[in-house]
Amino acid sequence: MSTTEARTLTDGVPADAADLLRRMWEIRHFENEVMSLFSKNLVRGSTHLCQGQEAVSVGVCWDLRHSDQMTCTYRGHGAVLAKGAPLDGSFGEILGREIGLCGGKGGSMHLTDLSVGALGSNAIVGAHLPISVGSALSAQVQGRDDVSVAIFGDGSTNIGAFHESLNMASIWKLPVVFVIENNQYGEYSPIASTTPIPQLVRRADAYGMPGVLVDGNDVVAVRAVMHDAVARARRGEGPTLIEASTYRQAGHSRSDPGAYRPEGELEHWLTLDPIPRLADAMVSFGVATRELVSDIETSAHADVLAALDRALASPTPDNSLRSKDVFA
Ligand SMILES: Cc1ncc(C[n+]2csc(CCOP(=O)(O)OP(=O)(O)O)c2C)c(N)n1
Ligand SMILES: [Mg+2]
Repeated sequence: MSTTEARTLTDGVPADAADLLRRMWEIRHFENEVMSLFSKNLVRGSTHLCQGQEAVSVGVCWDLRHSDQMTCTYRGHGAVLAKGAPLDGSFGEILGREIGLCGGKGGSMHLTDLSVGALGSNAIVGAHLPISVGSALSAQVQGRDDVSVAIFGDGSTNIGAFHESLNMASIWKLPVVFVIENNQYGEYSPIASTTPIPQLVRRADAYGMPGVLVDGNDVVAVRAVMHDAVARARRGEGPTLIEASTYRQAGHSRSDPGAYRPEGELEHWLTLDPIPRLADAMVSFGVATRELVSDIETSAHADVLAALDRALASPTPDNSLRSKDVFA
């Protein structure tokens, strides 16, 4: 198979592999910096990081248009960046600075950038699925061929809103793609202890839509299944449920060291880290040298640090802005 047609990293790598790698490194370094900002007490509230899950964010969002709207969870820094939100505005939001995507008033769990179709991050588990269904309904009613995408955790599949959303989207053939980011845990509980079926994607059957299981640490594979689901939605054939299997390399939130994980589990998943997997494939398929993939990381890191400097130089929002953007 030619590299441009690759559907998994075993087949080959796409022509824009270097850009995919760069974006995944940006997200990884962004999250590492957020972790360090928290430890320096520069961020209020909690935060939920996505190291290890970058291939889901990038593979899902890469080929979307800005007019396609994406919703995600509190673990959504990577998804919002992958959808095109700027690094400095995203840091600024988390730091509560004026430069922030929402003027610094939303924080880590509410990153939103309507200009790129990042319709909102949500702290309530499952709450954004109906929002994506509503966004898809508005595209359908207005005759636009835009799609909506909801990215959510494995834990959300046991929430009522998940079932209501899939049902309504299927009945009305709405242009929406539901993506389960199965990172194996909901907070401190392994998914098997809360869910009686091993493959969450089987729930698609109950709602009469295709269900696709994909290796969520293979950015090429995620992108390929997403491509099919988006094309189906744009053709007016309705929703798809995708389950991307991945792993949360850090704890649930900043206060969680993840001590409940069985011995060897993290180490196993680190061997499947999506970023070196793409870099190794680029080298083994001969589209990049070791030096080039290493330069990509260095330059992504430099951009992340420069964006952080801009965010730190931005002031906190003026008191006069407290009730601006408040509806009632
Ligand atoms: C409706 C609701 N119930 C409980 C919580 C508390 N809570 C926050 S995160 C979380 C775990 C969700 O796990 P999952 O959906 O797998 O997402 P992940 O954190 O693994 O990305 C829970 C139960 C919440 N935020 N909202
Ligand atoms: Mg989870």
